[in-house]
Amino acid sequence: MNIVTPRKMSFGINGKLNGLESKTPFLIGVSGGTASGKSTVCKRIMEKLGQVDMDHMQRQVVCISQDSFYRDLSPAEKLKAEKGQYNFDHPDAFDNDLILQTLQDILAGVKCEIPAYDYRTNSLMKDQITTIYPADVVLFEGILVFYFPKIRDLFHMKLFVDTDSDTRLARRVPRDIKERGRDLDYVLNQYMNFVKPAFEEFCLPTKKFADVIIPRGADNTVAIDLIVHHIWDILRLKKAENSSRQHPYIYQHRLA
Ligand code: UZR
Ligand code: MG
Repeated sequence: MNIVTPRKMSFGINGKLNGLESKTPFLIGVSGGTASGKSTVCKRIMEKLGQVDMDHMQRQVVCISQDSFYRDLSPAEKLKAEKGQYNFDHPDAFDNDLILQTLQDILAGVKCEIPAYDYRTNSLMKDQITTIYPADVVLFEGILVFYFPKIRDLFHMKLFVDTDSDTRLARRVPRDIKERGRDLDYVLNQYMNFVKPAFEEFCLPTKKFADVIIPRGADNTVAIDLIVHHIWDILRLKKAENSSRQHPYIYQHRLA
């Protein structure tokens, strides 16, 4: 596992966190090829962070998927998608302005509402909304979350889930058939025509921007534990910083 201290959470000379304001959530980007285990890694991180006792009103750990930002398809594009001829793995398939705006809102502590995505109909489910409150930790996962520099630069921590291509294909085929209502020909054609070339052209080159590369994905419990501990250290510091602002006397007294 490669670990580099992320730029935006460096520590100042007084031990305070630079670049993290009190109500700013800790924003984590999670990327990797299709079926690499991004969602599972996020789930594990959320579970492990959720174990600690904290006031529910104060604490939120949420995960957002880049898939919630797929552009609405025109009727012609919908037709292409039905035939497996639409490239969902290209950076332009997403509403990148909306991604940028939403992440900026999240970082500004503004409440956001994000729809879920339905792979069977290739469209957003406007009735299944996740509300993102000013949170402690927000995870944003997707195949191309590190592609555009403006978006990439917003993350406090960048993770890349690095699972080998055979394993990913072996997972993707049954998942698309069972969960996404496709047949084998469709899945393999789409994989060969779009998914694999786009992974090599757009996703894989963004691995170099990651702070932490997680080999084998969610199976790598050691890497996930290390990441969770690191996040905990940062949150603890953030909390101490906040309480020193609210109760400067008590904090100084305790330190003395
Ligand atoms: P993950 N995708 C679909 O198959 N249909 C859609 O309507 C929208 C997305 C696929 C997309 C990409 N590509 O490879 C994958 N195709 O979802 C990303 N083809 O999701 O990272 O969970 O594999
Ligand atoms: Mg996924």
